[in-house]
Amino acid sequence: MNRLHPYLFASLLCSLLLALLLLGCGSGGAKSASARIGDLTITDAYIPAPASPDVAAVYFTVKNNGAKDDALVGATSPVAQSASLHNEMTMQGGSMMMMPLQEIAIPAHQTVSLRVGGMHLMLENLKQKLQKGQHVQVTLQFKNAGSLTLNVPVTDAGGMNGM
Ligand SMILES: [Cu+2]
Repeated sequence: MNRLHPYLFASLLCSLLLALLLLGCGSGGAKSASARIGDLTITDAYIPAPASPDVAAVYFTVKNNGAKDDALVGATSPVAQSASLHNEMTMQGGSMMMMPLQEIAIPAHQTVSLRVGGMHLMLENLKQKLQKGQHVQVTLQFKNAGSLTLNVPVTDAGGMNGM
């Protein structure tokens, strides 16, 4: 956790809504999603609450435990009309540019992180406003391992305004 107040926020929620949130607050483990498919382990998936009503970035870490290279080749989500893989953001002529990527390589025995300011998955043309506390289904498609669906929590907005 590199954000400032998640624990304070969590404990406030816990005292206000103890019964409802007992499971989520017990261990602090419900703040990000993780899953496994084939040789791949996906951890720390989260969506910073987006400032924009149109797009939201998804961040996570993929570890390839196997001896075979893989790659993230796409994604879908029921809350977005489309989703793209993007390179890190750069400034060009005063505006933020993000270059689309065909795929994100997940080499054998390596760990690849999609994180704020770096590569990310972008949900585009959102069908609904995403708000903190909500969970969003995101299906990741890998070249070799196949696809899996994560239930990704929307967290506090990050320092990049959710981009
Ligand atoms: Cu982007």
